[in-house]
Amino acid sequence: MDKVKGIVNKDTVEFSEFSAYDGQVVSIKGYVHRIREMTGFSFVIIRTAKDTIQCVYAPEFSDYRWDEKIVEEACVKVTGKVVSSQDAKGNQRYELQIHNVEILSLPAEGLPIVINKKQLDNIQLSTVLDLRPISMRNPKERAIFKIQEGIARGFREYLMKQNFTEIRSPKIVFAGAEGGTNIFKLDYFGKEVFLAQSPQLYKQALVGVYERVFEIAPVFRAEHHDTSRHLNEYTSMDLEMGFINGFEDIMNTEVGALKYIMNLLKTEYKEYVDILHADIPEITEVPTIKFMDAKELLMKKFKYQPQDMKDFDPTEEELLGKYAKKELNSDFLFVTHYPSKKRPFYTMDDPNDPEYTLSFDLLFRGLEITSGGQRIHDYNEQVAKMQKLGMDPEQFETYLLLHKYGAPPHGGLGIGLERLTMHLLGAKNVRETTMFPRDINRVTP
Ligand code: AMO
Repeated sequence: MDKVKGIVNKDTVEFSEFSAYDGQVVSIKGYVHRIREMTGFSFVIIRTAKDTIQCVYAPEFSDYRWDEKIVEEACVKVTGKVVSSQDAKGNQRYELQIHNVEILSLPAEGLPIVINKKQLDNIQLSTVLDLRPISMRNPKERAIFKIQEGIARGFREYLMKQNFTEIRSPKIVFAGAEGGTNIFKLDYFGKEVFLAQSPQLYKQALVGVYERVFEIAPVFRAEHHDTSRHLNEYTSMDLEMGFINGFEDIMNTEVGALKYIMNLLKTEYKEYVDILHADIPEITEVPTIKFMDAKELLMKKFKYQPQDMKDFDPTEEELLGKYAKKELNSDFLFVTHYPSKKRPFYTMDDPNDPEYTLSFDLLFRGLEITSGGQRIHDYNEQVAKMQKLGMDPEQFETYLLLHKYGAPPHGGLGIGLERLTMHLLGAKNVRETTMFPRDINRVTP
């Protein structure tokens, strides 16, 4: 009987291990990224999950004779000798002298776009997205989502170190948590239910259990507009913490997480940062401004007449971003104390001025990437606020179990992962930093 030991046999080496195999024969597996025929020899670039490795085919290296069936995007196992040389700057370079190529699979047809340049040149975003499974094979495209991995990993690692517990909340829910009309309705065996706009109600419930919780998961917003910063499904990095002394604890946790994330990107994700020329911000401390002070600044300093005194439009966010960078030397700016009318029912009003809330948004290079704040923890206060907003507390009976049976002072935040990635990489459209975006016009691939 065969027994499975849980060890995957490896008959190949990584490019990073080449120095240890200098002069020896090794194998690599990957895609034929590019073939460049020269006089008397060819360069064959093999793309592995991480690297693009230069291999050289010349009849003098072995008895192997090149198989003309091997074209770009063929999957192959290449065996050859590792040879080293020095480049003009004196750096050690490694390549593989091909001894044999084993075909593992051949593409059925030629590629519809060129993917083996440094970046995808002159290809419309819609085409890039239509062909995502292959356009993402381009080294620059795939680097975007390694950076995104780094952000989510940094968020998780930092919070685990701060004693947060990772949770999984349902995405089919009984009620909307964020208000507004941007909620998807679902026929659930004849009953109307919804796709979760956020894990808000559940992360609060679980504060009552674990005190500090976080979740990185998809959320759904029925956005009817086709904008460069809205998706209908995005990844929300949420956290919620109990026994706080104020919403400043939440902002401090976010700054701690962002510092950790940026440091992780600069170190363990450096190669991707370099490929993308990403401008990773230095964070020491993040300035804050109250919502109404920000409005005044926009009117006085920038002579901008706001249309809406309850929220910011994209131009206002951009102007505030410029102000933060130029005058405060910060890529980030917290705006605090948003008007009560614009914040969801769970938000705690400022006891000193109930027109405003103990809440904040974080702007990163002039774009809102986070909302957060302190929540109402008192049962009667929460029921009263729901009633004031015309909501039916009975519909939220299970949510209110938290408040009814004792909730600590608590608060939290949600960060849009794709938006953060977008501004970190200087992308113009959030779809560029979304693996498989969902918008009003797109549900494929
Ligand atoms: P909010 O609704 O402001 O807050 O969302 C939090 C963050 O999510 C991102 N975001 C989006 N990203 C892409 N497409 C969208 N349609 C979209 N909508 C929002 C933004 C935003 O700052 N429950 C609260 C958070 C909390 O208080 O804990 C919430 O969901 O980056």
